Amino acid sequence: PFLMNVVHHEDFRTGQATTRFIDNNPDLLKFTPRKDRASKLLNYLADTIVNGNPFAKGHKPAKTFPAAPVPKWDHRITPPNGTKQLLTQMGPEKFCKDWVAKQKRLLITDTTMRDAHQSLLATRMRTYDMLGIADAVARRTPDLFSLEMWGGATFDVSMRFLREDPWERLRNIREKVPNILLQMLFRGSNAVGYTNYPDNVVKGFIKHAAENGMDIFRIFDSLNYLPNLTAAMQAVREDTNSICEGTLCYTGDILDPKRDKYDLKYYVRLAKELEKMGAHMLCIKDMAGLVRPYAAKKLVKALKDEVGIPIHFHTHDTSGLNAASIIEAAGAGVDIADAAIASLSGGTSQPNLNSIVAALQHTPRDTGLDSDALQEFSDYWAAVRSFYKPFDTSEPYGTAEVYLHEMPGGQYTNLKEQAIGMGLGPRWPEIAHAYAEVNQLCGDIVKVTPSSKVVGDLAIECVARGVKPSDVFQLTGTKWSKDVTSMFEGWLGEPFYGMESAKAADSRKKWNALADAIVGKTGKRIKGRPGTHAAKIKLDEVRQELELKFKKKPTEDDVWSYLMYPDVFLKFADFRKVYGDVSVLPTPAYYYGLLQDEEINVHIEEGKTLFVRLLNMTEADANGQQTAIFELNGYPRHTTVTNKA
Ligand code: 3PY
Ligand code: ZN
Repeated sequence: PFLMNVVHHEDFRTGQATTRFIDNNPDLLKFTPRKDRASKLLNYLADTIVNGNPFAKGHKPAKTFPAAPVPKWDHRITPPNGTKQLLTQMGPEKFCKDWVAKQKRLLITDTTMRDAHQSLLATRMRTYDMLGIADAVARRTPDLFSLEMWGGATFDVSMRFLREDPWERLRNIREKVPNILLQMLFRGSNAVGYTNYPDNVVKGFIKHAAENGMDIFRIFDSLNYLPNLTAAMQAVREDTNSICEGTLCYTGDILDPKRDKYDLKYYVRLAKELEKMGAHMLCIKDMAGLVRPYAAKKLVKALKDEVGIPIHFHTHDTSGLNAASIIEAAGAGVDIADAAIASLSGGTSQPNLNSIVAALQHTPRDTGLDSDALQEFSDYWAAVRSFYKPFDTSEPYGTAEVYLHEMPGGQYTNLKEQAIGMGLGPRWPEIAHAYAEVNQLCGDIVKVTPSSKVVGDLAIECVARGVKPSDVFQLTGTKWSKDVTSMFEGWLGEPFYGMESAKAADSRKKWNALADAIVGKTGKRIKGRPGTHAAKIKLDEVRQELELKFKKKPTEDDVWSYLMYPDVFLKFADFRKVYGDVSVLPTPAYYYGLLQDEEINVHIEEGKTLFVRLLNMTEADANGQQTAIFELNGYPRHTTVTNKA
């Protein structure tokens, strides 16, 4: 590389090199085997063409994909001011009280960039596809209340499967959308992970996310155990200028007199507690889509009467009729509703944003959003969706089965994938029943990440072992998965039962009996808020640890990614060293490589584009080596990789 650097140097080529040439150009001596970005990306492409992307499930499209049609937007105008500017001017308290609560129209959160693809495409959507539409969103729908585009499962998946940095996603979208509030889903003391984190980690993560552009933190606990929300809520209120959205998770059916454990009183009590704890807004989080239309009306009306903060309604369309729940909620005065752009809506995702906007036109709750723009957005997302075919596995129709299993939309496709991966695909109906049974054995709990994962894991383990969930009591001494055991050890806290009542006592008894069976009567158990048992993590020691591993100072992004997912992050960092930043590749190229003669443009930085075409592939030689012949910006480039088959 040294010689190549020298002979290609401008001074050398033009005959200006003197004896001081190397002294004047010390960089040329840094000939560590650092590959340039183009070579790294070509290596990635060649490897993907030959060996496939390990996460694309062997899917090989026969034809190239047409590019997604980018909605029109005016390059000459900067995005008009929106909710972001209002929040900055007014501060969270005043903004919620004096602006949000006073809007006549129904405000809309677009969930396309987070929950919609988490629920329909196993969270696999890449930043590339979000950035492709971001300029248009900022200019053509500046009246959106917020974009949900981070948190939940996206943090883990982006490093693990997409090999991209979640922090860069946040900053890049922020840069293109400076006017609409950005929103994330935050799992209370489980942050963006599946386990309990110490308070200082929860707080530090929130601060770093706010500093990088996050405006709304939707904070929930998977058992509605309120003490698990305190650290995160405090951090948002004290350390940021962002909005603290206190969240109640909805389960059961308030209209069913027999399901009276989760009745209206239960939710009103939760909502009042959240308001007292300092929530700027309240979220009704209907993660499974169980709020039926008339339940929405009753619930929203009661909550509007009982709490003073704005109410944000989140639901899923698994049953096929939750747009009606949104319309009823709007009629009852809900302030904000979540929906997804048409082509990524419906089923386990959110209800159809475009249709809700149309349904409310010429009514008092008219959203004011531009239907033509929304249609172009939908055309864009429809094309994007086709890139993700291997992950697009949910039924294309609504199902009332959700009222049986009560599985969150974001879990459904993932659990189904897990079942298929274990060879249990055809036994899905059994798994759905087992899921419902496990829930009853737990004493009927709220099921949302991570508690839903535990219920799902236990259900699948029972089906895989050929036992009924109720047989768990006979299987003492069995080793259950770590997540299952840790929930029953108390590491997620305990279910919130509302008031002390015979029902609550019965549920608690069931929960404890199952815990005894899983952990063993003598097993270690913790009581109360898990955060008080988790030792504070010394952040400076983590920084040093990472510096030793990396041989250079880690960034703050690195530190928080590592704290959330140490192994996943280190693997991702290793991948980046070899292949560079693959988030710049178009999605079909990332998942499937290139077909013969396919050409892509790769913008690696402002003003720097690579034009890459696959000219040919050689057959594997005796050592399994295969060479891809590319054309890179007009010049041929050979990249040899090992065929691992
Ligand atoms: C998540 O925690 O990822 C969820 O989407 C819960 O609904
Ligand atoms: Zn959701």
